Amino acid sequence: MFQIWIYGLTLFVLASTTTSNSSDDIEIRLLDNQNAPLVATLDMSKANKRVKQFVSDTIEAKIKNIEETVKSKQFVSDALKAIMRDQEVNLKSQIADFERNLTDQLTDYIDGKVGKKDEENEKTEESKQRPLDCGDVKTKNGNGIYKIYPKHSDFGFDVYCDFEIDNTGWTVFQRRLNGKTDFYKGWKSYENGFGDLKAEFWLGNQKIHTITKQGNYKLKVDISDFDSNKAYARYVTFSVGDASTNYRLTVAGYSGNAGDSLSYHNGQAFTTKDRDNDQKTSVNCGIDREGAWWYKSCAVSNLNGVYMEGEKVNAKGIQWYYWKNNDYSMKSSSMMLRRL
Ligand SMILES: [Ca+2]
Repeated sequence: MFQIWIYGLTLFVLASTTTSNSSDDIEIRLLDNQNAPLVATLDMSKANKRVKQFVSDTIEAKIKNIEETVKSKQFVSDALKAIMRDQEVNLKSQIADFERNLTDQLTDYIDGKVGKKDEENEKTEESKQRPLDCGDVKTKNGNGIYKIYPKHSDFGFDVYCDFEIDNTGWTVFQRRLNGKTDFYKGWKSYENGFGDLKAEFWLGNQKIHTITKQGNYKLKVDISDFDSNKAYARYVTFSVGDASTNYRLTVAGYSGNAGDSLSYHNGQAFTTKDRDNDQKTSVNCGIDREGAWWYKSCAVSNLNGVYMEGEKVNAKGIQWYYWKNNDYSMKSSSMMLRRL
């Protein structure tokens, strides 16, 4: 009880006023209801120890508190530093990523540019290597349809290439096989070509002209009869003029075993059933022979004539007169050219 009282007193002492004369003594004035002092001086030696202890404890607690605060500040500081460190690491990593991405993108961009350049170079190289005719085509894929780019052709066009003869590419421009394709056609059809390049067809006078215009060409004609006999005729000179000449034929230098059935037509314009350019005044040889050819007056060859089997008397068939010296109609024929 006294302890409680003395603590209360101590608090009073700390809060108010009076100081003692010595370090151990504290003077406290206690008054009665008449304002008369109850105790003049109180020996506080025991109480002082407790007060001191209290103060000491209080200070210690305060210090601890401060230490805790400092510690917690340190903690916060450390935490902030850690966060900043993390942020720094993140930032560095982001910068590294950004640099890497940028480098990659730049590399891709440069590669793309260089690749494009290479592609362009390849294209230029490719255009340099574009076949002017079947003689320029690589034979790795064998006989068949290839695109050629003659000098004066803007976009090039497909042709059938035959590599079986001499292992060199021949550009085929006419073929008869079975009579499935109608060859009795007009000027425009012969000018532009018709049929199936893998079967029966006429490549077209314009294209034949475009090819032969590029240089010196030779011609090979293959024919066969219905008894499995074959023959050929070669000409060292062959060309076809442009539309203004009505696709005039130039042919010379025969060799072969089929007989020369084309030199007769040298210098002649092309004639179709609807365009009479032949020398026979009374008649259109195209109609007379039911074909289209460099008719003169009219023909000793008619490879675009009517598909008929064997020997006929009307000369409308696929004729090559000097092989059999008659109007025999061939089982097959093909005409091809090659640059010298
Ligand atoms: Ca005529």
